[in-house]
Amino acid sequence: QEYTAIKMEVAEWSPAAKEALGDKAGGRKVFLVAATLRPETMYGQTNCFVGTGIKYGVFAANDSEAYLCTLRAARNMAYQGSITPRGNIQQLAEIDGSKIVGTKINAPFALNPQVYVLPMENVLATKGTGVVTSVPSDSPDDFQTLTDLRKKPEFYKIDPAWVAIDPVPVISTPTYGDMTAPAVVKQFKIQSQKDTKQLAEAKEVAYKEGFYNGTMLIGEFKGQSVQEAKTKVRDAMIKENKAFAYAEPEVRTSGVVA
Ligand code: ZZB
Repeated sequence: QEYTAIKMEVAEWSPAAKEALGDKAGGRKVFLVAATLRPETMYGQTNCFVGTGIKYGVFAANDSEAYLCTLRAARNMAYQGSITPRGNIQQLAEIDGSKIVGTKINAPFALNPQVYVLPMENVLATKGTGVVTSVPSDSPDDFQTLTDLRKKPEFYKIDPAWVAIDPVPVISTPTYGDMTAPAVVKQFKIQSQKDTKQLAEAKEVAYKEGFYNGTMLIGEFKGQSVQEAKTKVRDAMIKENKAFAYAEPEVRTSGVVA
């Protein structure tokens, strides 16, 4: 599976993450790195998700940059040459996901350039980087999680100000209009992020509709089909050093064309 790894520079750490990190990054800029199959949706990022029960590391990428992700992802990056020297990982710090919540990051290409890190129940430690960038306009999981967080901020131990950004229209589809995810969540009668079975089906439907029938509403490739724009946005992000290619070695049993 070929993902795009999105580099989201930390603008302001949460107090708990700041304490856990101390001066261990050695002056390096730290980036949360999210793996996505939908680089063309990055205009619509409204926040970023981590798993509160997941352990993350801060890994030296080179002398000036460090990446926050799971150890498993850092190993893959090192083998793929995105962490140097190739094959070698240097963990600078370890931080629990729960401590990263509330950190403010720079979201590349997004209409809202600074977004907050929030908790998501369904983040898998075994997939991608364990960091997920949130696009509630086009990802049913992201839309439902944002809805849950807005309903019960105390329960999720978040500041309501962190969920203030509304979904941004990015892609128009003939069936669902300019906000595919909320429409599909409604169609599947999804009530919470615990409805994982319906969410998996909704994700597949949203993927297919966006990929085969979507048109860009925003950005440099506005008016173009998603199929055309996807690699162009990805290439532009990589060229600007805001992203890099990231592959998962495992044979995957689920997942759809993207
Ligand atoms: C932004 C985005 C925008 C995504 C969208 C999807 C959609 P797949 O097919 O299962 O590989 N993701 C990445 N890592 C994780 C993780 N560790 N745990 C849970 N979710 C994760 O799915 C890859 C997608 O799942 C990634 O692409 C990421 O969310 C999420 F509009 O990034 B995506 C219809 C989906 N739309």
